[in-house]
Amino acid sequence: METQKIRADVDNETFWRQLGMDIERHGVLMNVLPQVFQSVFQTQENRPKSIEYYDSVVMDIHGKRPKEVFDRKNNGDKVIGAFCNFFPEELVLAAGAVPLSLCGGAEFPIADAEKVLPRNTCPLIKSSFGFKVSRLCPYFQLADLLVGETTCGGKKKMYELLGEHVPTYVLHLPHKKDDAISRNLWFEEVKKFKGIVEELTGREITDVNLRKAIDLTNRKREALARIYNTRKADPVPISGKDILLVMQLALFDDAARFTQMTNELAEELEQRVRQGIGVAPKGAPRVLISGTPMAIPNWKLHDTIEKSGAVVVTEESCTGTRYFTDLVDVNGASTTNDVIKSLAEKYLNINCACFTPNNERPEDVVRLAKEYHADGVVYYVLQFCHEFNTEYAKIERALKAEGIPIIKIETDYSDSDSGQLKTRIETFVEMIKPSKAFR
Ligand code: BJ8
Repeated sequence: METQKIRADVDNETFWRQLGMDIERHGVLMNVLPQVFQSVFQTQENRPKSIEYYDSVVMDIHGKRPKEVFDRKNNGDKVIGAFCNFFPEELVLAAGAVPLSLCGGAEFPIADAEKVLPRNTCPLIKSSFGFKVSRLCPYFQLADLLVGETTCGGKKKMYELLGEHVPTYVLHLPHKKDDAISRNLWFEEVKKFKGIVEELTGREITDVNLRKAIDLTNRKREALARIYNTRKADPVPISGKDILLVMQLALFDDAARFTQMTNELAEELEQRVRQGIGVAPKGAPRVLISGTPMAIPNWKLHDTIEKSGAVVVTEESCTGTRYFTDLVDVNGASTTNDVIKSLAEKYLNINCACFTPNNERPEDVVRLAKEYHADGVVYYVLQFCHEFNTEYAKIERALKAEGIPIIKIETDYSDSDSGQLKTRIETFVEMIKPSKAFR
């Protein structure tokens, strides 16, 4: 892509054409999005006013923000895209580059991906790969570097193939998180990644800039924790669907603006809690979703649950609490190496099912169910995800010991199981209604 010849001050279609996207097929995708968005989000009653900002970002998701990112590229900043919560976005921000989450939640590009990847691969992997090879995502087209990670087997092997299309670096994440060898390996890997970012951008990541980037990202995570905190109330001031939308944009949007808008949303939600205003009636069945992440526009499970009369009160997920629970603590870090060590430690605390063992996760799900007064847990597994599917046994055992009902839903991005999904969810919601163990 010859960046100097591309202009962002043009209409969307001209912009996409300049990025080398498949305009005809992209048009089909973009025509579907508003209808789906309308049926999932805009049919809800009594949404908070501040959610309008996130609606506007989604409604022009391939227009306004990619153009803004492109302006950054024209000013000499690099763009680094990622797929996973282990991506240390602070290092990218510290180098004045743009960190971006990449598209991977739609069914549309999966057929293209299946020409290369096995059909029995998780839809998140197929969708991400498909978006690149079918030239349907402007963010992929803008990225100077993609960053993967050695998490599940499917992703690792997909990144090798992705690397044939765009420069891709795979972070070496250890399988274990609780021993000194693993911690040291990961610390060295984060340090190495710092060097890779510096080389790509031609900029040194200084101690001062790294601390500023950590502070910015900590504040973003604190704002998210603040909106989550309001969901402990009954009635709940915001739907799970709307929160999912906010989470899905956390790494698409500019970090400072997103933080400001999320704090504004938090203020409105806190006000609603004080006034007893909710989106679902007081006493509505409360559901915790635990499991695999939901990349935009994967809204299927939340939509089904909330149209069944329940309300989603929290997500133990990488598009949920796993993204913001831990902050990077640089208090007491006197050297840049100390700061990088704190950064590495924060990321190694993410309870991803790719780790063995991952005993903190069942404890965390139980803790969240109690804190958010959940009546039941919906365990979400993307089809062919062996990590989260297998870990279900431990989560189920931990919840049953506490008397908290759980159901496992294994699904993909298609609508082929929507009838069956609806029936199973409705039955579960009916069953958890009398269970008020933690109210
Ligand atoms: S830190 S959860 S974002 S790896 S669902 S692709 S594991 S087969 S997404 Fe994840 Fe990072 Fe862990 Fe979070 Fe593989 Fe499973 Fe698919 Fe998955």
